[in-house]
Amino acid sequence: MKNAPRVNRLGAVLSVVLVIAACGSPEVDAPATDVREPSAPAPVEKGPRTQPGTEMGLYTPEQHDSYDGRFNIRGTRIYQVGTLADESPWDHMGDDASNLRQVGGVVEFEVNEIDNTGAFAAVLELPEGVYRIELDRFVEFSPCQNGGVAAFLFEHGDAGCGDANWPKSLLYIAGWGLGRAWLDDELLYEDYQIHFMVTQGMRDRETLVAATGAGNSATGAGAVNPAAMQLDFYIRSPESNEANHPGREVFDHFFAMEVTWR
Ligand SMILES: [Cu+2]
Repeated sequence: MKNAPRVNRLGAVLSVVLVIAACGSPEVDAPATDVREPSAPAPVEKGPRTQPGTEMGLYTPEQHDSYDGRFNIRGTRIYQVGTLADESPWDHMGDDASNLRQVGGVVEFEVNEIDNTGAFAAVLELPEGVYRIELDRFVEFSPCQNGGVAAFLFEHGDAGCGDANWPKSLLYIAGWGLGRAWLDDELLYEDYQIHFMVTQGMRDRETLVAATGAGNSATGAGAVNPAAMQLDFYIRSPESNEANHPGREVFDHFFAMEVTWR
């Protein structure tokens, strides 16, 4: 009987401790030696939506109930890499920005990424005349292209999707297919391959220099600037010519430094 008040006090102290323990988050309270702490990250396989070394997960477009798949985008402040009549061998990647020229005009596309449908066209005012590119149909040349129109995927660099002519980037939206180009209404190309992509910033805002390819950056994937965005597009011949860079007979390459989502 003499001990009863002491037992009650102990009970009160214990309940306070229990309440504190119940409210505290396990992460905060876990001691530094907790076995859960130093577990090595699970190895991540390379895929269109997974890359080793990434530190951020995000919901895919398909996980959002309100995703409508519709991208309506316009690019301006357009540059051409090289010209239409360069003599082989030429460099139409233009990473060092030494052979770029700003051209007038606009590039626009409105696609449905879910259905792989829509339209892509560029009308450009070149010194040679009005140059027009139109995509006739979307084509999936590789499974990572997801039917020909794909959103929120990793491409280029060492991504395992696309080539290493560009740095690895998160592509917000991209399309692949076949189409035509005209110069002043004269048909130049037919059934040529077209690719367009809205990427993270690949070129310096001022100098337009691009850091592309493996071995050219800390990660070996080429460097992008996630604070910027650009719209790259090309039309290229099926015929190859390894003297050129990229190794095609024709590779008419443009990029827009201003991108508007509508
Ligand atoms: Cu691409």
